Amino acid sequence: MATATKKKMVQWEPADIKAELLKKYPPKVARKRAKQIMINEALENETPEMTANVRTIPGIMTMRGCTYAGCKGVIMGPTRDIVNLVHGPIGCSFYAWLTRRNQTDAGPEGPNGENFINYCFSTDMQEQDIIFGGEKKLEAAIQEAYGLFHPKSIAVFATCPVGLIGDDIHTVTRNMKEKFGDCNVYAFSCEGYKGVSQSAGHHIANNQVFRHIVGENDEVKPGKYKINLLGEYNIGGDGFEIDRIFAKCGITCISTFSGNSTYDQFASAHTADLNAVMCHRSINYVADMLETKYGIPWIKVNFIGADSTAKALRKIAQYFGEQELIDQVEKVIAEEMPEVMAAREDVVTRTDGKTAMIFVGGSRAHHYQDLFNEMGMKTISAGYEFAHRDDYEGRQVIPNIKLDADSRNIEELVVEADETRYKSRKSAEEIKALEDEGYKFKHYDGLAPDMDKNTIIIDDLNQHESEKLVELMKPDIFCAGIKEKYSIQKLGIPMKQLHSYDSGGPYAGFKGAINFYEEIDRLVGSKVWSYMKAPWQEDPKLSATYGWE
Ligand code: CFM
Repeated sequence: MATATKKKMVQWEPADIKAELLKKYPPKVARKRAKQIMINEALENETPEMTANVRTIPGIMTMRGCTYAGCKGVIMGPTRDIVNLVHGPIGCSFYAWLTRRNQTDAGPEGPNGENFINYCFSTDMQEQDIIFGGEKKLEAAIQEAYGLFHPKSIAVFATCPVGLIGDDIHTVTRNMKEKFGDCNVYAFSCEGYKGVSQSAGHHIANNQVFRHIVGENDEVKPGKYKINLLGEYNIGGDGFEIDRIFAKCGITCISTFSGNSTYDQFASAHTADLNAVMCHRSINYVADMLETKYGIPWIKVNFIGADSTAKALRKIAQYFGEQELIDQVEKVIAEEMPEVMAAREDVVTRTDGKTAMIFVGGSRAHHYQDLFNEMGMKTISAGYEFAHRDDYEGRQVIPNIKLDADSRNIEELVVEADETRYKSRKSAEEIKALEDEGYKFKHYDGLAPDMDKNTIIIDDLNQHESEKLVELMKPDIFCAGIKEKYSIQKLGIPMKQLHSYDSGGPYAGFKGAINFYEEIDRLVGSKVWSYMKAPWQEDPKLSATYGWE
């Protein structure tokens, strides 16, 4: 690092930045947005309160998606052998078709096995269905899918008009399930408007997967050290790299929710002995329900970052407490790290001291900071599109979160211990011994405590604020999604998509870390964006003006 030329940090006062972001808003809007822009004080054991999981103010260009996207796309999308049938106008299916880069392999059955990911199933609702009801059309579509593919399961997803006209999708699916006898059919009331963001869709999906699939297969799978990996979606092949590492360590992954997964994995999830939770926001409901009903404890892990991967593996090994596993995990880390360190030492001469901003869904804005730290880069501003307060401040705030009408709208499944299948995986003494060693079960510390003092954390960032933020703080790289990509590049700043990874990945695990170091090194070292001018930057007359100015 001796040769590193440290970039001169742009000087800014966080309070001034916040004031600048709010300046253009009418007073009422500014008051509301102020509660979602937090200057991180990093107070000891305490972080400032964040307002999160609230409605976006109409008129603001949010980065968010809808509830249907969170249910159909995020949680159920990556599972290959369930027919995902969308009940609604065709656009909702078309725009959810193969856009998330959740990858899958052929599975043990090879290329002839069931894989419906590349299909786009829709009832293609028309005006007359909206007027006269779409239940008959849905029934016919389920029948057609069954006739063509004989899948083991068909999932139906409601889009906005379905809820508005009141089609009873749950009765239709129940009847079809009974009629077929060998195909599990169920529905999700995940209309786009059901919640304030994708987050509601995660919850709805978690509930139905738990109600209709988990626990369906009691068969004891072979293997030792059985875990479920919750909240990993195999974007850009992340899950393949994590599976490679698990296999090398001798850890058996019973199910992943839901990257590269199958129906049977969900059905067998209750047979695992530990839940490792990666994306807390999207899947914490399943983790809690698996614990209550079947006695499986959960821990938070992160496989984004090589150091974080090593930490997560050690945490899993510590839980099982067997020397054989502990030794094997150490052996794998020792084998994998030299290549990682060589790549890191190379890039860090150029990346050390550079700055990043990360604004993504509900967990990556935190997880990716580990990778940037490994490269000597600081995250100066970050935030989530749809996370809740616990994802910012830590799960200890959950009892203090005020339920509003929008959250009450989402069903809370009441789960009890299974009479025959509940089994404590560890005795109370074993749990206590682990906790005494500093082991935390059922906990997530959140994003804020990991960020430096005086960094700026923003919930539900929008178009105006992202452009202002970049103008004022001039990061070396901005990470977000496709909707932000081009406006950021037009400001002269390199942009990396952290939802789809553009065309890259994997970035998880050891090999993924190397990919990420190399890619970010190239991006922050490139001057090409700074040479580019948008037409309105060359000719200010083309800039828009606003009525309320
Ligand atoms: Fe979890 Fe995700 Fe994310 Fe997410 Fe998403 Fe995603 Fe995301 Mo896009 S489940 S919260 S709803 S880690 S699709 S794989 S990248 S917004 S930060």
